[in-house]
Amino acid sequence: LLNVLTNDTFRNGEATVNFIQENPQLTIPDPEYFNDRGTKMLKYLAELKVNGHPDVTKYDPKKVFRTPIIPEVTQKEFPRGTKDLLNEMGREAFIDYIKNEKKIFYTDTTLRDAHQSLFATRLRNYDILKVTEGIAKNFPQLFSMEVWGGATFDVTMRFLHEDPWERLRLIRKSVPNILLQMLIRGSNAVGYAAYPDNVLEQFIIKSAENGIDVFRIFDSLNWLEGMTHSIKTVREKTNAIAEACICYTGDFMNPDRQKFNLQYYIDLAKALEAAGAHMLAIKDMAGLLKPYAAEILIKELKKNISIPIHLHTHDTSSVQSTTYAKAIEAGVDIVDVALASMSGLTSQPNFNSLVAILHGTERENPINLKKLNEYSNYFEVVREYYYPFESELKAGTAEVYDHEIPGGQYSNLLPQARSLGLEDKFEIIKQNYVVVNELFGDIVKVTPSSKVVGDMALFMTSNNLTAADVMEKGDTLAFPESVKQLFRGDLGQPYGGFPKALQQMILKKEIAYTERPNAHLKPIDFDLELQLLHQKFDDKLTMEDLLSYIMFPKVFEDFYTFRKYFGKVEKLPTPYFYYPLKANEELIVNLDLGKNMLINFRYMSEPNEDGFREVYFQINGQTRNIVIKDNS
Ligand code: 3PY
Ligand code: ZN
Repeated sequence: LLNVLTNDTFRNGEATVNFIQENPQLTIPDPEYFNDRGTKMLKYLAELKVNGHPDVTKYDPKKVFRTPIIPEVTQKEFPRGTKDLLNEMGREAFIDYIKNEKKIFYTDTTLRDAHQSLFATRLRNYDILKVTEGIAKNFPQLFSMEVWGGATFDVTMRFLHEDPWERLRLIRKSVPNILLQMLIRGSNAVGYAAYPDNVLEQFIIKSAENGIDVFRIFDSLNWLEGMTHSIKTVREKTNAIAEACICYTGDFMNPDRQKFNLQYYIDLAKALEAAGAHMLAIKDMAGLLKPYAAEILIKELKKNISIPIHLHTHDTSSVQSTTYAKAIEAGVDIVDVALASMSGLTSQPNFNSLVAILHGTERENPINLKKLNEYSNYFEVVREYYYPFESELKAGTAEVYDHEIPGGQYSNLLPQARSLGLEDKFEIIKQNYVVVNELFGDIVKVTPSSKVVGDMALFMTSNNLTAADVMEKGDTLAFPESVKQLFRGDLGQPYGGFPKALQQMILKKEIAYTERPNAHLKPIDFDLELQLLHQKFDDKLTMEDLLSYIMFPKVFEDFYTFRKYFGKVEKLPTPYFYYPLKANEELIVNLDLGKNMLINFRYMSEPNEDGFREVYFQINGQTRNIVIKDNS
């Protein structure tokens, strides 16, 4: 093998008969050796057996999983859904239809925000694609399914080793009749920083081509200019719907929190409508919109704008279905919900229960609740696989009204604290999150601005700093990079501007700017970059791959290399993706149409003196062994 042949000792003829035994690492084959998909898969399973999954820090070998029941689908045809209506009516008429219908519409977020907010975005294609066709056939009344964008884009590559574009195409294929929706972070697309305008445009065009019908566009500081380019692109370059957001923060009914008052939201909504938004979303990312405030907000917005209103919240406080009830009474058009077993706490309110409580009311949109419960039961079992990623939150908390941490960030903040050795200080981190928000002048907190506040809270916690310390010692502090970027203007401009004294301390000699950050970025030469991509990787890569690479170069490269070594691990059932096979445990992998592989784990050797283990499998009856370095 290549590694042996290029070894100096071997080439100089100095190898003895024990050479291979003494240098087992040299027999670890090169990627080319893994020319068949089965071997790649075995290598992954062997690696998992020897070293565990790098992402699973809380492995419980005693855990036994149930088998999820996939609800039976009997109908052959896909019933007419919102996608068909949009195609037939065209955008303007379709929007009017949504607005004029009495019944309430639902967006199901199970496949995007729900798992992003409950278990750190880890839901895999394997579990998603088993039910998408059934959902499409059983619930054509849905306004849309939110299935893409937000954190799913990078997490699918980074942690699941799946291609986000492929995921979108597969979902689209299995859901031809219902609108598919994504979350896009304005100028930051699905990343954490601004991209050149032509990247943003190309990203929107390709997202629409691959299956997105509704773009939910927001800016992490509610900065209009951060959204206008995306709204314009969706309107002019696609047939999709541009849904622009007002991110809801604070509490306009609290006399002490009047920075973001009712008029602020009305003005922003009007500006978004004027900028061309087809629909308005109220994006309540932390779940701060209280029921009575919702009633007032929806009524006032209905008086001031004429586009449909779509309400999004997180149930961290556990009272957000009351907010929906009030909003529905007040005339909201669409609400975001998640299947029961994927709802509640940091996720969206409970779809199944909401359908039940609206039964018999004038705004009821009849949905087969029995079927809905079957899909919830499916995810209840599936969710067990992801236990290492669940947050510690056990019940709703009114603390969210103090810390204002978005649902999607909450489930990530604890692991982040853990990785910095700050797990015991989680309470202080939450308190510091509040302190930082005040220091920053009370800002909208949602990806990526929420991440900056989180980074600063972690920084203050690990350095035992108070707000007074920051203001006194600011000139000598090495602020986190993300904090510098925010204050420089890289994420846009906050309402009311940055606090000047702090900004000067953070930036030191650097100059802040107030134009769109994208305006500073050189447009990408796509032809040239695609050529370079082909040179660097291979010439099968597409414009979609290039966009992944531009937004996440290191993540894409790792993803590409991983696939070369281990193949399409998304074919593995989730328990075998995350947890090692047990003795004599058998697993069937469906590699491709009709090609099944029966894998049986037999035995793992003790490590040799160089720390290598041999892992023995039977694969379709033949014994195979894989040598893996034990990293423990
Ligand atoms: C994201 O940007 O990923 C969000 O979900 C923001 O709420
Ligand atoms: Zn959300």
